[in-house]
Amino acid sequence: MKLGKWYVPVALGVILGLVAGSIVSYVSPAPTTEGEQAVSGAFVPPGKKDEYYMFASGGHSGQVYVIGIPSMRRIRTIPVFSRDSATGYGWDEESKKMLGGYTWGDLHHPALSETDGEYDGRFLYVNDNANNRAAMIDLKTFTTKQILGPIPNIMGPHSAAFVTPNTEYFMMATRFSVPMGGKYAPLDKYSKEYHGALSAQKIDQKTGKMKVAWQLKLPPWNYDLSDAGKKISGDWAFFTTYNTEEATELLEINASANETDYLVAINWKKAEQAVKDKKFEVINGVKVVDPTKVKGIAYLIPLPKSPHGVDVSPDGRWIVGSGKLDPTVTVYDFKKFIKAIEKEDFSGTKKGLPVVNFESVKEATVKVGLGPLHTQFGPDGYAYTTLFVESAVAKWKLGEWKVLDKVTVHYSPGHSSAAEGDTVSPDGKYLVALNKLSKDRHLSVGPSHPENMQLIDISGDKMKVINEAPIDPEPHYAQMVKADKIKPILKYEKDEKRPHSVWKKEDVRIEREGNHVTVHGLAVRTRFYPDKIEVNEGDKVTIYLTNIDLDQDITHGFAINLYDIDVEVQPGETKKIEFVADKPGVYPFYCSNFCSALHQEMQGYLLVKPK
Ligand code: CUK
Ligand code: CUA
Repeated sequence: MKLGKWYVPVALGVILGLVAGSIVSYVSPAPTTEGEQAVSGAFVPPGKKDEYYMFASGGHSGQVYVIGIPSMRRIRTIPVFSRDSATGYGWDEESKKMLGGYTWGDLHHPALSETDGEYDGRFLYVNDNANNRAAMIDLKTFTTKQILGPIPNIMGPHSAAFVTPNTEYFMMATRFSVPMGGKYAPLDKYSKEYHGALSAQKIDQKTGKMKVAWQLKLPPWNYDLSDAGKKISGDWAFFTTYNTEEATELLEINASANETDYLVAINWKKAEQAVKDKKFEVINGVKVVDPTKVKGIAYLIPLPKSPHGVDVSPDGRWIVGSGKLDPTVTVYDFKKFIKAIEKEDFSGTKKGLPVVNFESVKEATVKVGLGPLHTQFGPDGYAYTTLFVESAVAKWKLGEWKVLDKVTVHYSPGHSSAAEGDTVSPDGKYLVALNKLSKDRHLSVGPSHPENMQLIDISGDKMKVINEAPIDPEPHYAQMVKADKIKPILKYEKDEKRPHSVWKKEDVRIEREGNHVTVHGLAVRTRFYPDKIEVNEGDKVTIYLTNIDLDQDITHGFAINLYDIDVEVQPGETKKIEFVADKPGVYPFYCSNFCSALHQEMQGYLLVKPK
């Protein structure tokens, strides 16, 4: 074959192109097709709304991020454990009291309330790994309504269980073992005097509020992640442990010595029964059951290589544990587990708790890849495991126990979140990888890069990354719920019986009792009533402020210059503000939330007469 003159340069061009192309694709692993897919699969045009809400933990920001899926637009930040001047959270008396003097939290695991194992859109529960607290967000208003704690006897409740299938409990287990009851004991007494604990918070079905109901005393290990059972395993909860070596220093080496740690299976119904049967001791005012003394509550199942995540399949049958130092996940059969405990098929005991025979309950080992952390589920038995070290998500099938597909994510995913993923009937369709490292995916903002969330289309055989967005530190876990399940209110109802609310100008008043000045005021476009508050230096000032604008989205703010006060009053809401007028002088107060064309006119004066 004779080559034409044109052939050589074209061939050279093709070769060069290929080389350059492979260099380009090596440097930047985002081929144009990804962008094209994004347009079709993830674009939500102006005027249209997202299909799902995703509630993502804000980690050590202490907040919850609300994200629309598939657009990945951040819709709102809900302050929970940290103050937030954008919404005045932490300055009014109610939120100040809830925060209890703490200024931050480490929020890892959001859990939506459930009815029969399905998200019901009522409440969202979250944990605080830093200050031993649990919080409840009311999804009618997207505001925090309760912070419970610090809860005694637990320390660093990282292992927040997702709520039980009918929101009976929000459970948290201790990450750090400490001496129970807040006592002192030196570290060389670790094995004897330190303990882990599981704390079960009972949820009031009407208000969604929690109360510490009972706790379990556990061996001095670290408890990591947890998941509630579902359907057939609905009476159970599963927790991973690591550091069963009981190391107190150099954990990165010393806590990785044992071949296996454990999955802890807890029968919470039996624990409830033990409390009813008065088989508990009271420690720090909490009923604490010791499962080494009451049979049938807690079992250990060996789980290889420093486990992190544990996840229960939608039908409740398969319990998937991830050993972060092992390229596999281990799957246990709940039915085999029940048989094993009935037959007392144990390989021994550890710290007084029965250890179930590994081979009797293990169903499969799935070679998913490097650094498996957490698993989510789709419909039809598909499972998706994040691979931190490999920077990928592996798709595999329950029953087949083999990987069917893998997609690269950028980079190093922790959890992922699937549409309705923790329910008994996941939707499939979308999976969001919550990546710990974004590296080259966004415009640089200096040495600390944002986190990166990537949306993966899981509707076909092959997974495809179709969208991504940066996010502040740091989503650990998230839950994704169908948008139509969430029914927020548009305003607080006018309620003339609400204590301290004022709805008419005639009822506005300033009263003095000794050196305590109480103001019953209102905010309405575009004035505060009263707009002059005169007090004496040293007076205690209490202001009740009602926003009587009942139109959609007319929120007012109330900020006082130099007095470090900033509160938000949503339509129809009443807020209580309290401070000591300890600085004499003239201090304007103003509306800090843009509310109308005359927003800049919405102001008044706090006059503090010197002593
Ligand atoms: S943890 Cu962060 S990646 Cu707190 Cu759920 Cu696993
Ligand atoms: Cu009211 Cu701005």
